[in-house]
Amino acid sequence: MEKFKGILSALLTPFGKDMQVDAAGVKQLVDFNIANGIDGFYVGGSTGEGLLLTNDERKDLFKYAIEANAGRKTMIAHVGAISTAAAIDMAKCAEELGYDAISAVAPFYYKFPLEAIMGYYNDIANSTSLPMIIYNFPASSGFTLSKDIANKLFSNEKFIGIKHTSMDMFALEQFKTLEREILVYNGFDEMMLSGLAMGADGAIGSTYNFMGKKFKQIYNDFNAGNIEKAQQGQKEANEIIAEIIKYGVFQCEKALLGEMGVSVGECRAPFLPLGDDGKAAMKKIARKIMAQ
Ligand code: MN9
Repeated sequence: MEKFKGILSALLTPFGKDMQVDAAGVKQLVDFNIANGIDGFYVGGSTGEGLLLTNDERKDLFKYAIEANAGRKTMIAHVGAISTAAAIDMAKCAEELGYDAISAVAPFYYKFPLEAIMGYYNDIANSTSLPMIIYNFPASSGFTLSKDIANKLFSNEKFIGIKHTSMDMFALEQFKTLEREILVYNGFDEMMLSGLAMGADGAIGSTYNFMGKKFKQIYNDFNAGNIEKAQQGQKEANEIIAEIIKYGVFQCEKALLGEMGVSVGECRAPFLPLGDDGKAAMKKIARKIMAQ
């Protein structure tokens, strides 16, 4: 379990000028993250625009990311899809490529009943030898994982953790009291410190792509008991996160990395391109981060 703890980047997916997945960009971004102290990568999730890629592109991305990582850090492949069969196909690919774990958001759009969602998770988890991390993202998937449902799912030993992308810190704490001990990741970066305070083992998030150093410091400060310092770090990070939420999170993150010398391109439609005011704001923020 130790190798899964820490700060993991929800890896952005770099696109070239042709809007295709850019292998060289992936390598540059992975190296940049590792240089900033990141402990691992969550590939092809919400941040990685995984649901805007074809299934073949998702598998290509898994390959580029694990090659770029070259055995250095923990690798989790997000294989979630509306279709169980598609998710299993991607899970098998992740296993062949040597990923450490798979993860999946609940199947969405059709408002599937609970039994169907549990079937989806068990079918995917049982399709490979890899451990499974449930991606709990109620606001986007429409499905809220509860302690009772989690206890049922976690009776299958394949399940090892939950990525909790929710502001519900009570739920996060309750996941740490299941019948079996599991890993819980905080999912909203702007609340990382509260997640840690409620028992999270680590965090997976998008802003770690460009603020890895800062969040690693907050994590270390928290673990060393330097709470005031950790609060100060979170406050500084949140000034930046509030700005990027205003203009569009992923577009801003890509623009920021561009300003910082890591070329990751833009976001795929229907995400809107970043406007001039957003671009100007990101220029300022990038200068501030680089000066730190
Ligand atoms: O992976 C990310 N979740 C989403 C986690 O983007 C839905 C977060 O890192 C957020 O982007 C971030 C800003 O709200 O906390």
